[in-house]
Amino acid sequence: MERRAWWKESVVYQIYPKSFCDGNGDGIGDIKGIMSKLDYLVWLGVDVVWISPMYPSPGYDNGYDISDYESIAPCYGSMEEFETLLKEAHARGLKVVIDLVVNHSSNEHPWFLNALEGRHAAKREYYIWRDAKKDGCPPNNWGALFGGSAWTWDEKSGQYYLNLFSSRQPDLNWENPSLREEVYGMMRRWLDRGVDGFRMDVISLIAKGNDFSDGPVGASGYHDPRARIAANSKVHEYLKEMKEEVWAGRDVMTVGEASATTLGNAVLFSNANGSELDMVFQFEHMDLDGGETFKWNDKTIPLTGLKEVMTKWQEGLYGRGWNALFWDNHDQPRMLSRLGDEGELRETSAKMLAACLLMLQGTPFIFQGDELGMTNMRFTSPAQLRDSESINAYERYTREKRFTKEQMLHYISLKSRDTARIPMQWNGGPGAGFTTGTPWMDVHPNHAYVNAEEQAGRADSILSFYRELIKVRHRHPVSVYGRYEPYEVGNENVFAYFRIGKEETLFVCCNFADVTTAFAVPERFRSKEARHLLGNVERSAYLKEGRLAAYECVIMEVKENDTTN
Ligand code: TEU
Ligand code: CA
Repeated sequence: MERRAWWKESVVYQIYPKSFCDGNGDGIGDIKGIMSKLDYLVWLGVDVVWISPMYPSPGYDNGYDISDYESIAPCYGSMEEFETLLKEAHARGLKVVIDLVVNHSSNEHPWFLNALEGRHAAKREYYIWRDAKKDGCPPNNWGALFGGSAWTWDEKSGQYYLNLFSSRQPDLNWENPSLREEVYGMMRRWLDRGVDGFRMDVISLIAKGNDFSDGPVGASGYHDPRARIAANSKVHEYLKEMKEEVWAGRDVMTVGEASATTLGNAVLFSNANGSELDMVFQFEHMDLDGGETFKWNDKTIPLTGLKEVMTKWQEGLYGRGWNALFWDNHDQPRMLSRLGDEGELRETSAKMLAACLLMLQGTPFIFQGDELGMTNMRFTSPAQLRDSESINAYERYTREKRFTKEQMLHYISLKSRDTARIPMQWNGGPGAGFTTGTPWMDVHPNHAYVNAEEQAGRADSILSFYRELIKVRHRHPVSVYGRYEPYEVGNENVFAYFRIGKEETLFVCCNFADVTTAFAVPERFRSKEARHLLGNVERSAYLKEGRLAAYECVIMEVKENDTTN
């Protein structure tokens, strides 16, 4: 039997604080707003809240460019308010996990300002500096994820510094033990404050290794070094050291954002004897609709591809590591818009996607608004965009005439990080109940009918379904610890699987197609002993006729030692 742990049995809810709830009317989400929604989160049934960064930041990357790791940005509130939030959350049985962004800091962090003083500055080696090539060019052809070279020239000291994301986010030098000790001290102080763990931003990239050679160039005109960096084994030494130095002996949850990682490395990151992290986010399923211009296209995720990737990770980590499960987060478009239906069958398809994810093996993460069936935003002007990744791509691809403005806005509406970061839709009123002021991003016009208030009291709403689904997951330990086994692997419309335990087996089947699909009920589940636990279609024809309605999901159970015949 898997080692039991609360973080395995939990359902996590991700809050993107800037867009969750604004408590003081300035149009920006804040701690006051989060406090006002703690009862809602308890009522929803989630166990843990992961809050994206609220530290001081110039905001170039909406808080993932941190200029002070140990305080709260005034726009979100104060450290006192954060400590009250912690207390109030704990009083309600909610745990709080914060974001740890230590692959890089902001270029306005005091460490980097010191490093810019010159080659012999005290904190110079907290960052990664290299001389220019003879012709003055950067040390190699690596590209930054948000555009341009991964190297930025510093005139004063006559060297380049490394930045895998943007020049505003210089990479930290993890080879330097003093830097590592500074990070560990900061982490210990956050745990002493009472936080229940960390989500670790691009933790797979912190060990750059020594191979700074050029690599093959992509459509960006640069080489993307992330896969080679993520393969560098040194990262596991750092994570073992981090565990010993920071959280050994403490009952906390650690989840690694393992960009560009492999299954082999994920097993090490989340190994069952707990020498590194508890679990990892992998991203293979998110890249299935990528292309040679990165994500700027209108490709969709093929269900067969999704099934293959999810099965690979379900089987690959079972008994060896632990999956952090997600469809959505603040970097991804809504899966409901990617693979569900935004029209007539929006509610049915949103419920189906929820059932498919939350019944898999691993810890499920719900991104704010998933429980309401929020969908992607249709951007009609670049003025509506806030994310550097979207803005840089829009400017570059329209300038290079790779895409027209309309095409680029279409792709941004489909695939950008902005499309998921629009304000949470609490009610149908002005500002969607998110703010009484002018929201920092436009609210979705569909908030008039897609909102928490309208759904809370409606038994057949997506919100009500999420509550029921979370209860099913909490009531059936097999949904946490059971072995995953795919069913009808080759079916192009239906994603179905078993979760097999000693006392019971669950059968989860999800029709991803917008048409009725014939689908054989597994032998075991035709008998009278099979119990229907949850579904999203009234008067389902599935059990009697083996037909799944469009976007229909069914969750069934048979008891293993059931003697009733
Ligand atoms: O994301 C890492 C990352 O690779 C994402 O940027 C993702 O691949 C990309 O956005 C997809 O288009 C983390 C944070 O989640 C993200 O918000 C930050 O921008 C990034 O790191 C840098 O801190
Ligand atoms: Ca505010």
